[in-house]
Amino acid sequence: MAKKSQKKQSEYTAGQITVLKGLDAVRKRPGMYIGSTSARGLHHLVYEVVDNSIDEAMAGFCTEVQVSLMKDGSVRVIDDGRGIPVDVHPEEGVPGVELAMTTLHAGGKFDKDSYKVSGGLHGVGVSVVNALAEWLEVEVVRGGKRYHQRFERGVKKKDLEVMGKEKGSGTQVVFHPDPEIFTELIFQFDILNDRLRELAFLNRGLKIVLSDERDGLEEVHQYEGGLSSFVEYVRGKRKALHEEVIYFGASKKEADVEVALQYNEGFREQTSTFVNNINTHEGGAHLTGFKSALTRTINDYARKNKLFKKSDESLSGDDVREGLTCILSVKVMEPQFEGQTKTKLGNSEVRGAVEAIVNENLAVFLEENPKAAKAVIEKSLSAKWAREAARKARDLARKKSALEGGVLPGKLADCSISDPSLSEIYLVEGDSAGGSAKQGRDRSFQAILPLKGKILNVEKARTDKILSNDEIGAMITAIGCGIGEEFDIDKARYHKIIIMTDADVDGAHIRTLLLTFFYREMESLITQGYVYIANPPLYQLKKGKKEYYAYSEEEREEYIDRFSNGKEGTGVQVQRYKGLGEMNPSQLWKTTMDPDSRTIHQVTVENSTTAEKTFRDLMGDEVQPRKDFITKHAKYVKNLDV
Ligand code: 0RA
Repeated sequence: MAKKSQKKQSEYTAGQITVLKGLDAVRKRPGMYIGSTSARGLHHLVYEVVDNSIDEAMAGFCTEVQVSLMKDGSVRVIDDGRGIPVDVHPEEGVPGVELAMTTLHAGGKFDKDSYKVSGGLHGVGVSVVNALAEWLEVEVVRGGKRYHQRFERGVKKKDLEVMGKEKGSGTQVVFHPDPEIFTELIFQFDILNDRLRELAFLNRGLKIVLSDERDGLEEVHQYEGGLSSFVEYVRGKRKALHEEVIYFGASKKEADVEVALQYNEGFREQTSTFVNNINTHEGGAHLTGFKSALTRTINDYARKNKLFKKSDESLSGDDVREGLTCILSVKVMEPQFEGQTKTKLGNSEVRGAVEAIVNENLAVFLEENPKAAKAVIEKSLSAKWAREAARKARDLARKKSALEGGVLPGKLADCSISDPSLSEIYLVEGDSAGGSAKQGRDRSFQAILPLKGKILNVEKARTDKILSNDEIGAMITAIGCGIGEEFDIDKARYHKIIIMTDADVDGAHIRTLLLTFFYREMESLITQGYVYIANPPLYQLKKGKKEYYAYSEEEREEYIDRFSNGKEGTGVQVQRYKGLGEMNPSQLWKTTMDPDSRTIHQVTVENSTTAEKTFRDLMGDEVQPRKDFITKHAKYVKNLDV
């Protein structure tokens, strides 16, 4: 007996050493596990914990997940699943919950027969969160009792303890991100809310609540319509070509497949694909299967029902996807994630499964809904004609620029160096601000392109019209990498493209138009991090001969407080800048363009599904959502994470 317990003791210690080594590796190289230690990595911690609750929901045991952002900077995630097992693991000699918290990739030790997020961006396991938390407390309700355990930087403070009796079951994890690890510690409601909404759409009926205890904000997501609701949400206020969202779901041995789609009167396609709830931005086998089934089924139907004028007519994939909103969600046992950002599904067997399911179900829908079918085919045919017109417009544009010998636009004041990685271009609202910028700039590496008036709204126009717009043409030529199918990022003439507009509603509108254009036509400029937003000051304050600049209302108040020292009458002159044109060239340089003193905000896409919707709302036909966005974001340039 004594011997046995001694043996157990030494095994336990050896186990603890491995645990420490594992979690230590996470603390040494956190980027390897969560991508970064900035805001993105920080939010990733929450997704990691929530993913475990979602896994429990996918297995059919959890109906509600509550996420709370606490006042002390911690996050709490509660679910009503089965609770993490608390019994002592026969081989490891510690309770399951402790194992889950301290062992890398412990997930598979419990449950092999359910879908798990593995590989990809998530799925590194809750132990990674534990390792990167200043402290973490887990509570489990299971088998009539509530249990509790606390860890600090991955190290347990005590053994698992019974707190008392309790009915029901579930898991609660509360953690505080470690300031020694993260450069950003403040959780952003909107970022988490976008992802949680997405998860609720993807898991029909599951209730997900996000509450912000810092300011009392709360959002509840629960969608009985699942993917169909998701499609309606993304479509927004666009007019649908057919009332009902087309939905089908089926299972094959290779994958469970769910698809929802709907056509609208717009010209853009918005398809998002998911594998085990992870957005597969780079597509892969499932998307390939879907696309080929869609093209084939629509062509077959049109031919069979004599909707083509000529017998040899056919629609391309691009034609049949114009105005399409689609969500494709598959669940795969052992997903292989590939590609640059590990968001491309590699499992080739999934292609055939999706293709077969879409072929069969879509054909049935078209047969049963001839009116919708006809609308979709007419729309695709008009897309085809427009594409032909665009090709001609592009050829014409190419010939024209060949005639001109590839000359840069006359309005462009180019920089003198030719190394793109060192060059910047400022896209400036208005000719007068453009003039100041030209005088104020450092001409060696800064180019200026003034843009006159409102730029064409690319959300509402087809490519042929976009290409014939002068302001857009000048921008495309200046940047140098073409657009659409001919886009080539390696030809970019500048690696910093800085949008500089007035700090008013018009400026915000022009900025959004430009961002929409880049997002639609030159997306990798954004994903490569080439696009920035300038941050001009809102106020100039003068005290005697000294000048100060305030970039926000708070900053202006701070300056005034500082100057007044509690006395009345500060002798401070405050000037509000209504536009860039009110600054002279040297002021513009100092406040907004000098790399040593300016701030510029890099544009990133946090959640591409939401970004897509944001642009639709902003730039589509509806005026109200556009107003909402501009007033919300114009003041907080930092939040322009479109
Ligand atoms: C493995 C097995 C079982 C539950 C869980 C994991 C589980 C983990 C987490 C993490 C957060 N919430 C969770 N809920 C459940 C249960 C096995 C069984 O009861 O048979």
